[in-house]
Amino acid sequence: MIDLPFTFTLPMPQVIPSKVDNHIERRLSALRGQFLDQDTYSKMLATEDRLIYEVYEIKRPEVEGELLMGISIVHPGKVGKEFFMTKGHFHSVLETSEVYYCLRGEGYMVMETPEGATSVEVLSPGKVLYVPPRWGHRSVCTSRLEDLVTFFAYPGNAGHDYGTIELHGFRKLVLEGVNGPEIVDNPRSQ
Ligand code: PAN
Ligand code: ZN
Repeated sequence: MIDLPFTFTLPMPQVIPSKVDNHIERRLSALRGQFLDQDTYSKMLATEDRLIYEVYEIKRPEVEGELLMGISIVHPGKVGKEFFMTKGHFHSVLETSEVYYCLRGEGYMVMETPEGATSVEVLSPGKVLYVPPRWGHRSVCTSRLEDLVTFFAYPGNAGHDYGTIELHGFRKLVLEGVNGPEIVDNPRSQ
């Protein structure tokens, strides 16, 4: 049986898709070892396992030829000086790409390749970001009060490799500086 075309909407301001098959919540405990200020991380976690980000997925078969779509919502906040962020990952099939479209909020996409190239792109409403094959990616919310909301689409066969980032972190971090967000080298991944 052939699949039928379908539509859905992303109603503002919440931007939760009108068709949702899966809702993922990731809390502070899921980001163990990722924030630079580990003392502050432990203290925050002892008080409350805060909700850091959510993903609303539109399910499709996880095979080549399909596109997996959804909405990612990173909430505002910091651990020490480091802004709330996603775990981040490489695609298991490294030669797969991804498109992000920013709908709300301000932030960055932190990216790197296994060979050590790095790139950090600003995300703001209306901006489309193309993440080429091989680039690991993590979104970071730098808004003080607003969520960072992005729509994404990536190949059905991409898969997710979280382990590499869990072990080494990203080479670049986004920290609060005196004049706003600053991109700095991660002392633990050099
Ligand atoms: C996105 C991400 C989403 C959550 O769908 O999965 O923003 O980030 P983590 O997967 O790093 O927790 C994507 O890039 N998919 O490939
Ligand atoms: Zn991805």
